[in-house]
Amino acid sequence: MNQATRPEKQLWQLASIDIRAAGPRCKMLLGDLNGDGRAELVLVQPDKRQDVRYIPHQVQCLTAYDLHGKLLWQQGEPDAGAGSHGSDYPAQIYDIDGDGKLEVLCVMNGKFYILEGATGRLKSVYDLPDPHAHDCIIIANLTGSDHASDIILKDRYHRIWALTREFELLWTHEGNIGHYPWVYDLNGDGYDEVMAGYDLLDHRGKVLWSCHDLEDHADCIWVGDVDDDGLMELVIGGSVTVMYDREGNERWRYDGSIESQHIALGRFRADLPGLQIAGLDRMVREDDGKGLKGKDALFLLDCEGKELWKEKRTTSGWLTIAETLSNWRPGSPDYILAYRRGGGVYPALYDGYGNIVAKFQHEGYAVHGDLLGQGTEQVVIYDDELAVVYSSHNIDLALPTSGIPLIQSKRLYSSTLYPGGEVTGPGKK
Ligand SMILES: [Ca+2]
Ligand SMILES: [Ca+2]
Ligand SMILES: [Ca+2]
Ligand SMILES: [Ca+2]
Repeated sequence: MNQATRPEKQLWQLASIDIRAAGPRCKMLLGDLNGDGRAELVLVQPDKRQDVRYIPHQVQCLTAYDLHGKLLWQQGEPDAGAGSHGSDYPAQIYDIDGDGKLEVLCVMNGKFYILEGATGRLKSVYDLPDPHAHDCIIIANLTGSDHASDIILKDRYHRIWALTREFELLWTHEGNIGHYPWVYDLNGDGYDEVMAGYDLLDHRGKVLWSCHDLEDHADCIWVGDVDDDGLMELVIGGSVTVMYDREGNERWRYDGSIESQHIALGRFRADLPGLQIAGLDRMVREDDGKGLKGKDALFLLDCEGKELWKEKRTTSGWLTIAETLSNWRPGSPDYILAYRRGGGVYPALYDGYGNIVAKFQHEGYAVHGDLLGQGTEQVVIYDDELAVVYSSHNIDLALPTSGIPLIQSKRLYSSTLYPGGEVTGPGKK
């Protein structure tokens, strides 16, 4: 452990951590729980519910490890019969009370718990606003404070509850709310708007506008200044990929996909203006059992929604998740982190031309973040037994930590199986 090895050029394995004590089928969260300047890992195990089409998971067990593989604390009992990744797991790491220390928020046993991140000790517990209000946890700023500290809960597909952190109900909303609503202060008035599936809500829960002519539901939502004009756009991935301006005017739609999934915005191509949109097309959904194998393909769109390329996949596999990974190396463009590919294709980073930049040597789910506060991101690939930490360069974990708490980015406190996101900050120009 912690012995850096170098399986291929520019890919270092910083740590390999035995996570079996967390139980199977966990999702990993990242955060500097003890504020020492280095991230810890929290493994979230879902409850035993097997059919999550209508009622989503709660949390069965939380287990925290440091990067040396030491188990720091555990809440709940791991269960070998835990369910799996059919719905989100309601848990986040966030400094909800703004005291500079991270908490772990989760729904367990029908209650909403706020735990002290460093120790796992209970800080507060609240009743849910509804028995089914535990699909996922969204942190928002609906009350205009300096620090986002409001909480949005939802059921599987229909209802949303907006609450203060003391669990006073602010409002509710019903609609086609999709998977993971994304919150962002689109008009800069100090309050977040809420893109809840196909409806944009203001901070009071009033519908500002809705998407039209879209089928099914929104799988993921991204916010970014795609066309580089200084205003944010919304890009929605569902049956098709559609871009809207802040007022709800449709700017383009990409319908060159059979079933688009898991879009991700980034600056993948330095030669092109604005942002590009990486995505995943399910060409053949699932194996038919008669020899036809499910197959998906990565694609990349330019800022006007035109396809730059689509992967010509020769292996089978149709459940890929694609995310944007920034700062793999100092100054590198954004890369596409693709995992759960199936067909023997291990998780990898792809550049804006579809080339593999780094191929990880372990199969599993992936999370990524600046684990060591050095301005570059590491990738953790994990299965039920091992979490392996990869980096573009060697970092000696035996060196002392900085003691300066890492900032918990919005991406890290908005963890979901249906990754949405936002691109902020200056463009390439
Ligand atoms: Ca730490
Ligand atoms: Ca706190
Ligand atoms: Ca606003
Ligand atoms: Ca724009």
